[in-house]
Amino acid sequence: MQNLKTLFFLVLLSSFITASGQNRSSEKASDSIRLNQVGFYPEGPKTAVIVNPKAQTFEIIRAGDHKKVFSGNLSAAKEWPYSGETVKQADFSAYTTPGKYLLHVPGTGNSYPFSIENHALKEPAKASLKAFYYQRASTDLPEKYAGKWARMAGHPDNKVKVHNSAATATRPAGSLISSPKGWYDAGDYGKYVVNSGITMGTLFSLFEDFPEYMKNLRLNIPESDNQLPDILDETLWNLRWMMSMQDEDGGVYHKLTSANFHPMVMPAEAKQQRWVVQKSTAATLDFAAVSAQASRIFKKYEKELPGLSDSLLVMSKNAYQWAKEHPGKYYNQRELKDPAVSTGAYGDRNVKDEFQWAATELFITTGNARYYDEASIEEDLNSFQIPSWPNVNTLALYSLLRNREKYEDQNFVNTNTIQKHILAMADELVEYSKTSAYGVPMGVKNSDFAWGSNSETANQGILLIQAYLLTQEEKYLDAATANLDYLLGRNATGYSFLTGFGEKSTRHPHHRPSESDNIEDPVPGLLAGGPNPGQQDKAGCDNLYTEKHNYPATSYIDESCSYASNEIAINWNAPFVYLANAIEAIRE
Ligand code: 9MR
Repeated sequence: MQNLKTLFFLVLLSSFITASGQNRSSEKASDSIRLNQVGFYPEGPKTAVIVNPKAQTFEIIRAGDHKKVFSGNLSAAKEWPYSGETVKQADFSAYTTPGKYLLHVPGTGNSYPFSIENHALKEPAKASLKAFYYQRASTDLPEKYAGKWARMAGHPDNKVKVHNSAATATRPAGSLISSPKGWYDAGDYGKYVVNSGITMGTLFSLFEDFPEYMKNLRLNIPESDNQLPDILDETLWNLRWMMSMQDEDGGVYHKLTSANFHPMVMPAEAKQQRWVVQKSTAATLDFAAVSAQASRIFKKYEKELPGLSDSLLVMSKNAYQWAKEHPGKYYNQRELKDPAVSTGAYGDRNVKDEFQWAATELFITTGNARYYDEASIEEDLNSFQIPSWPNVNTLALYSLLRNREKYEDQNFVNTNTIQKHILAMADELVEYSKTSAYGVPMGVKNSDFAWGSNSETANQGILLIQAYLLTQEEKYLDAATANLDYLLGRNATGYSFLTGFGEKSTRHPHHRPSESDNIEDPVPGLLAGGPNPGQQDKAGCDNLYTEKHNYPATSYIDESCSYASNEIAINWNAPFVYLANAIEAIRE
């Protein structure tokens, strides 16, 4: 009996110890405090959003012992129409001491942890670029580089069939071509030229804007020990594939795809026949732009890659010529048969902006004024917008401004007018961020919240970085950082949208490898598409959309069924890569 009593007491005691231990370690952060869950630079802006209009003050406390190190008053309350919330801001920019912290709001709770440190964004910046390695087709990912996400090769793509929509006398329907390598586009296994266009342009631009910083960035990929910067090795993986998508007449196949999406299986198990389909004007022009830009970048690596730069320029010119001869060959998926194709369309029926981008990149690389003339940029500036996959001409403006010294002697380029336009766009974003309840540029237009809205956020950030590079004015860098903060947690869902970063981050992206590899953690460094009020995936998501998802900025579910809000894609990762690395390079 005595023994039983002792046993009972011991069990009680041990469960008490476990419970209190658990309490301390899993102390739940408040979902009402929204902030960048990764890190802030000591000298940079630091803002959190508090979803509690009654709260008055906040404190910064040390993560370990909860000692208060800073306190302040919250801003006035304001409504954010995109989330229906009334929120206040906590500005702790004045606190600059490095360390690990929580933000505490009396009556509301504690935030997720964050750090204040030099190189605050280094790790997410690197991981988001390394994510492209994980997207590689046609190769094993050994543990040495891929860690626990090691996997077998998928899609050798060395026996790809030519679809009847792309048939020619020398490549008849059903004949085979080899088109290996490249990155999987997204959560699916397609390889799409149009979407590779803006993705490659963005990554090359990062390299052109911050060459010294990017040369030193090591990613632990198989090519890390060669003489090329890792970012160029990684882009080369996709560039080699893109080059193989050009037909003998200069036209470029719209995409390489299976007839239908594969089920949620690993790459090595996704074995449907692959096809190249119809050559399109949009794909051909995107290819012309990318290969022209690549040609001038790889010119400096003639020793390591003899002849590559010249070949790229020839290919670019041929593509551009083909597009001029076929100006209205729009991709028309609905007309494809034998087989019919149901994968991502990336159909774009307005290719003026692609013409402008391709012509401009060719002008910069060759110095030939005829291309600039054909781009007709200056008379059309008001139509230029924040870049997205079907809307690429603003990339031409970025390239023109950063490569001024290449054509300065040619006084027909009015760089002042172009710069003015970029700054006007940037000023609009800065102004909105000052009045916005969340303090972010994101939301300047209703249309910001669409499929892949997080890429709009990141692309706004790139525009702001361009404005900063042109003027050195802090307001642009701060607004760019605000959008970065949004992506890492200061948003109406409370999620950090970059897998692997932040205590509450995306865990279940619509991404075939992450869903089928039996590893709990998703592949790291991937950016979720983000809030999308279109909810095109509603039917497959079994009532997971509830009332709380009824606003544009809250329409996000962290479930793999949600291909419309939680897929990942190369054209969404690339602007995150640009934004995070640019801020890191500037603040270094
Ligand atoms: O990013 C694309 C988005 O703008 C379109 O509205 C959507 C529907 O056509 O497609 C998105 O792209 C998807 C592509 O078609 C296939 N791979 C996954 C892409 C991201 O969801």
